[in-house]
Amino acid sequence: MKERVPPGQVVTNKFPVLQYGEIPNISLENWAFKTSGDVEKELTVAWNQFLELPKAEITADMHCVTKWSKLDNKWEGVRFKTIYDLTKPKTSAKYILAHSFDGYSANIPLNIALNNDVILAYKHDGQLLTAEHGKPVRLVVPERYGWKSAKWITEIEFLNKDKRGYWEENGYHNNGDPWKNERFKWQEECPQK
Ligand SMILES: Nc1nc2c(c(=O)[nH]1)N[C@H]1C(S)=C(S)[C@@H](COP(=O)(O)O)O[C@H]1N2
Ligand SMILES: [Mo]
Repeated sequence: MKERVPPGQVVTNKFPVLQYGEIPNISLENWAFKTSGDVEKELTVAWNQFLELPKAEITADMHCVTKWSKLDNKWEGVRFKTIYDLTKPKTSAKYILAHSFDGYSANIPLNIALNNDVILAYKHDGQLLTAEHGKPVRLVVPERYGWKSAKWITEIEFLNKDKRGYWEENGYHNNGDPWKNERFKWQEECPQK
């Protein structure tokens, strides 16, 4: 049977807050979500329009590479697949790079992003996101370490070549699958460790 948490992780009941910089204060009037890169149709979606997109709800665990895991988070928002269908990526698009308001970024292959559980969430456990957890919208990628779940998301760029995000550039693993213990960049060279 599959273990409940990936190797090396410890369950916490708190909801830790983790980011590399300051928590941004984003005004909903000025916020917009965009798509760019290899797409047929670049989208710009204002906050009130974002709330009108088809809603999705998932329950997922979050595994931070610093070893805490928070189980059974209920996220509500818009499936990445919905954005994908609206923006119509070109066949050349194979990767996405999520960009955040704080300058942060995180990359994942398009086929992972298309999993049913990948969503752009605006609610956590029934409440609109608080500033520290990504208000107004964050990405949630349950099958990867938490750093891929970019908070304060503003843009998704579609790319034909993979481009490393902030942590993937600064020492963490490009793939970041917690079940494979893919924590650090150096493991990409010697995956057995
Ligand atoms: N924009 C942005 N998103 C981010 C981060 C960040 O530094 N900036 N940190 C990531 C990390 S390392 C983790 S584990 C999760 C933590 O989410 P939480 O603070 O809501 O618990 O957010 C991720 N999203
Ligand atoms: Mo993390």
